[in-house]
Amino acid sequence: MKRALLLVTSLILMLGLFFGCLNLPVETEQGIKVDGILDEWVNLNEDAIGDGYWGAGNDIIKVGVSFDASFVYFAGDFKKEGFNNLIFLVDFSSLTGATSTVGHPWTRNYVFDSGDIDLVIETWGDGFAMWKVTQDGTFTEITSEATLAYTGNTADGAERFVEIAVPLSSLGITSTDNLQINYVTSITGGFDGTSQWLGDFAPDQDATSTDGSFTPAATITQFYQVP
Ligand SMILES: [Ca+2]
Ligand SMILES: [Ca+2]
Repeated sequence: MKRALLLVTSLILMLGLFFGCLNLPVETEQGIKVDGILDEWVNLNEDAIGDGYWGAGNDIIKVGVSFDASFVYFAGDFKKEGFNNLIFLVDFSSLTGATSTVGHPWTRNYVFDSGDIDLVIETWGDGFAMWKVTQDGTFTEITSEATLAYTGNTADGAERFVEIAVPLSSLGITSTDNLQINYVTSITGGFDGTSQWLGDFAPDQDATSTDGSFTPAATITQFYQVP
């Protein structure tokens, strides 16, 4: 009897150890920790390395968007120089935004050929700015609603890792039933009055350039979709 009890106890202990040591996969929708470490992301989109117009120092490496019942999350693994930023142009299926960024306070000229732009985020690694965009093209800054964490090196051309959490309530989204998010990213420069300048796209677009200038606008035809 004593021997049987010992056996059962040992078995329970072993099972406990076995399951305790298992690294079960993290469900993205519940498991994102905004700490600037992207290890828990299971749906990052990988872009080609060094495929941009301005060399290896202005390059999108990985980007991702995910959401749960309360937040939409953004991830970026990228390199940039000077005043260039990683920009997210985001289309939520339940919102109706603008078809261009003509109202962007920092002068950007991107146009969607389908869908519309509801949210614009620009990050340089250790900081970011974010705007909600309405149908009439108005940009309203809502940076203070969101949280950013980063790791990596924010020197010119170095690799940085960024996570941003945006409360869905700050966008006026009250339900995630059937929510679909389309988005595109770029290492953006400015619009000089004739051309939009940019260093890299993810996903790649139908329009291409030899030097990163897109005239009269950078027209977006390809999107990442979530889910
Ligand atoms: Ca993380
Ligand atoms: Ca790239």
